[in-house]
Amino acid sequence: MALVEVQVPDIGDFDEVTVIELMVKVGDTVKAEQSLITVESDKASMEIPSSKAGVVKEMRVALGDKVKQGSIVLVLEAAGAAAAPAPAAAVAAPAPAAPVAAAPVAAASGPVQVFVPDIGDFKDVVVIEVMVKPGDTIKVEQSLITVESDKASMEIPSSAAGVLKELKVKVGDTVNIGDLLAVLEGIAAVAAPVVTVAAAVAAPVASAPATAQAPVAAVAAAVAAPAHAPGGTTVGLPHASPSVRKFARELGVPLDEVKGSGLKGRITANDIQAFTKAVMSGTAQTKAQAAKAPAASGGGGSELGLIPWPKVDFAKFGPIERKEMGRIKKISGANLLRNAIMIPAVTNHDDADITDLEAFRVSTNKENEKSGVKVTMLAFLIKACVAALKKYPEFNSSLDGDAIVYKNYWHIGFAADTPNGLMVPVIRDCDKKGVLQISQEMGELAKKARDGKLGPAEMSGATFTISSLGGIGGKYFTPIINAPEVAILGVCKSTMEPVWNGKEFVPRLMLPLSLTWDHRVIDGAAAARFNAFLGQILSDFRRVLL
Ligand code: CAO
Repeated sequence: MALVEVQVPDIGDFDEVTVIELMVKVGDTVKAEQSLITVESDKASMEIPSSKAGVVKEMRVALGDKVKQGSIVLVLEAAGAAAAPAPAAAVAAPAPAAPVAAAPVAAASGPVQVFVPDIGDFKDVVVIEVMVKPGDTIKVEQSLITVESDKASMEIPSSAAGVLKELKVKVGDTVNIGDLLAVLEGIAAVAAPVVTVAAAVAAPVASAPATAQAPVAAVAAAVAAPAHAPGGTTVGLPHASPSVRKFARELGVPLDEVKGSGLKGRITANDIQAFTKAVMSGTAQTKAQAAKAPAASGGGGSELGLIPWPKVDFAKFGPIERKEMGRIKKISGANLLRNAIMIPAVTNHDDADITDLEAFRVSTNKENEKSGVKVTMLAFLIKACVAALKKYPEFNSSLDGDAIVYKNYWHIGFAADTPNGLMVPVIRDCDKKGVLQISQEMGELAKKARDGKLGPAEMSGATFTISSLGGIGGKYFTPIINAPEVAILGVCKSTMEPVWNGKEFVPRLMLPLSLTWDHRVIDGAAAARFNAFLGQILSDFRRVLL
């Protein structure tokens, strides 16, 4: 195996360029012509390819380094090479600067045609941005469009000054040297800038001999101002290499919404991946998604045919303070909205007599005082619900298209109020656990939720959820189903009430229950039976054993 030094090839009229992206690392196997680094001048960005296939043994450049033609990028152990070729031969030879009088001389007045100048060895490059519009007054060398190949992006400047009458290309068109780009109404006699297009490329191409036609005022690198002048003004496109832009386009990622982590805020392929992951996991939204999600954005709703969310300048009516919502609130908000809108939900309210159960709970806690585990009413409710879910299995199911999936496990979620917003930890296999163990796990999970330490696994897999406001107050409420579950039980504060026992009114501790259910899966009668059964268990907990 031979070691080969891969050098920066002829990069046209650029003296020194900055390394802004390393696309390989030591140990990587690279193919011939695979891009190794991205460099950037104030005129263009370009990727430098490998002249050989092999394994990267040593990187000789770092981010921020200045390189020029001949600088060693890295050392490769060339695949199958008997002997290292001379470094010069190992380097791709891009098209050298090719001074070409591509632009016609601008007339003092009258129509002037602007053509695509010699853009090196590129064919069929895609127009990715049009920077001017008819009616604009154009200066000589002002960028008109941005084109992009798979190796470089470049702006095409105007060869004349004038008022833009007609644009002959649009975004998505492919163009080649000599194509008519625009027609200007010339406003002044301008010496035609003979455009020297430094083939701002790394593509290994055969050197095209310069058809020198006495470059009058050769404008170096007519690839013009880059889409992103590094450290300078951004001319409309995000700061990213052509291959990253292509990657973003393939995934449909809006590049202008991606935050760049590279040098000078440059967007890297990793940034695109991270953005995509965040959007897919629901932790981030594109602007387009936000516009469609009224809950998340406080606006939109057009997809439901609703009138737009009211936009009010609250400051007109008094002092205000605006605070962005936290991540958890945003995620749970979007879920709650979907569930509220998409589920035909009905809520049944009922009361359960928990007089004896509460007395039992209090005495148990007295007996267990030293154990440190406090038995909560919610733990009894979980056990009671498991019994009801077993008797009425449709409440422990999920909809899957036209099928109902019945689950033979009973994992119960409970809503926990945390400083960051509502979270729903899940206690697994509640059918196999006693009230003490459930109480203990609930305490631990609730603490974790409040400390922001709950893992995704601890919040997934619930088959039914209980939302208890009993420790706070209230009478009844209408909880929103936690899809893909089909029912949720809301519990409020128990109060002593006069209850008629057939002979007289007696004081009983009554617990208000609110059961919300998905009418696609559950009927009203079943819901009433579920609540009645739950009430029976809570009034005499021995029934759990039956
Ligand atoms: N009726 C009367 N008192 C009740 C009660 C009820 N239904 N439920 C609990 N209590 C009492 C408890 O006995 C306790 O009293 P003591 O301190 O005197 O023993 C007190 O209220 C506080 O209970 P708790 O709230 O700490 O414990 P819990 O087991 O009832 O609830 C948890 C735990 C995590 C569910 C709760 O802390 C919580 O976060 N609740 C809010 C849930 C929520 O936000 N739901 C709304 C979702 S929809 O937006």
